[in-house]
Amino acid sequence: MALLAVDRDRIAAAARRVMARCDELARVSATSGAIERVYLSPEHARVNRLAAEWMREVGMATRQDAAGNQLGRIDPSTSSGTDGGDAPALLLGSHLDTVPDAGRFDGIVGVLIALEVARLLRAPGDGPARAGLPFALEVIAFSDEEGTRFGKALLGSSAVAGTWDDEWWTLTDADGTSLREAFLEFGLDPARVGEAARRPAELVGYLEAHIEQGPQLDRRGESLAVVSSIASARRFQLTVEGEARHAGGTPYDMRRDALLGASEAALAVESICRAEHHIIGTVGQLEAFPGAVNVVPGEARLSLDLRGEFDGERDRVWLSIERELDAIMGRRGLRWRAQEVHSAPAVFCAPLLQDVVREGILSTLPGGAGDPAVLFSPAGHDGMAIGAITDVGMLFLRNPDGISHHPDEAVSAGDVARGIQALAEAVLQLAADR
Ligand code: HGY
Ligand code: MN
Ligand code: MN
Repeated sequence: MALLAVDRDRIAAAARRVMARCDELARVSATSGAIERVYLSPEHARVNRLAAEWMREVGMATRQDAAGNQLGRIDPSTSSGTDGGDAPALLLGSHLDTVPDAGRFDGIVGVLIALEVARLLRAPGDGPARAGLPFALEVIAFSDEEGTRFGKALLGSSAVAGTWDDEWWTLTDADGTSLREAFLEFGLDPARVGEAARRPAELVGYLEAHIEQGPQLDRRGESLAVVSSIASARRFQLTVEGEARHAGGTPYDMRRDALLGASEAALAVESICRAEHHIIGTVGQLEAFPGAVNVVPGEARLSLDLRGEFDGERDRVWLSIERELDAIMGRRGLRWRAQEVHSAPAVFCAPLLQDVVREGILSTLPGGAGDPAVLFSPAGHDGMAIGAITDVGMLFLRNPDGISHHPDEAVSAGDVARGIQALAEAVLQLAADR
């Protein structure tokens, strides 16, 4: 039975506000004519200020944590009269950082939907917001889910999960700036990153609304889905070494062309992964050195993004890829090596949170009846890190054509409205369950 008193006009207005703010945030970019917002950049600082302003507008107490995540909090209105300031919190949110040439909704729409749910569920009245819930409500805008700048993803949520690794401080961006230097330039103290960590006892759980970034809901003609689990991920930087030589004077039987070895490797990744279920490998970056038109490439560097529904399957496929690359490079007289730059385990969404998300979706269906889709997420999310300290649940919104990490990424205002209603209902169902 649905618990939210649905005011359709209010939810429609909230959805319009979300869409308008997605456009406003899209204008905060490092590159004109495209969306790019990376960790610890001036753009990151600007969207945190905007998010904090919108959180305060809802009456939330706001703070930026020691890893650059932006948070807002509504305490519960407790009958015992305590200030509720130490009440455990349900975290709602997503991320505000982007990939290069991004769409306007990946991450962003989840943060804004969370804000609208907080607005809907705060108790009426002025002054610091209170919520008639048995737990506090926190909205979190994670600062680095994509890993665009330093290659290691989930930096912001890893800090919150208390799984920060000091080895990351020496990671560098394309300009050679280290993560440590970027922290200091942003105004953060690397020595205090541990203060961002939350203890499991402080949290009730984490719920994230996100566009599907795939075509399933669009193909089904449905708006929303429950997420069953989030794919495990491993990312590698591969280096292939051959020998630079003259492009004209060097006969083929004398060549050790690193780019051709890397190209065969990329094709091998595709054919090995195509033969599997729920294992996805992608080479997104490929560079040849010295990179001159008239020089046989002596070195090539390529990325590998490898994901799977289960860690063990993913790791088995990585061994197959390693064996195939050994064979390819052996045939071509090349050497190769791999540096792992990111690894995150698969996270299974907590049954209780899957249930309340399902109740939320049902509340948006005619007569509250239906059979909401339950989808595995091959896309990564901050829940992969947060799963280390609390239960994770996710709600997917239809993403027409499934195109994402691309300017054509889309979501409809109608589906955003249904997402706001479903997430608000899920929170009330969770509260009722407690
Ligand atoms: O890569 C991913 O799956 C996510 O969008 N960061
Ligand atoms: Mn993304
Ligand atoms: Mn995302």
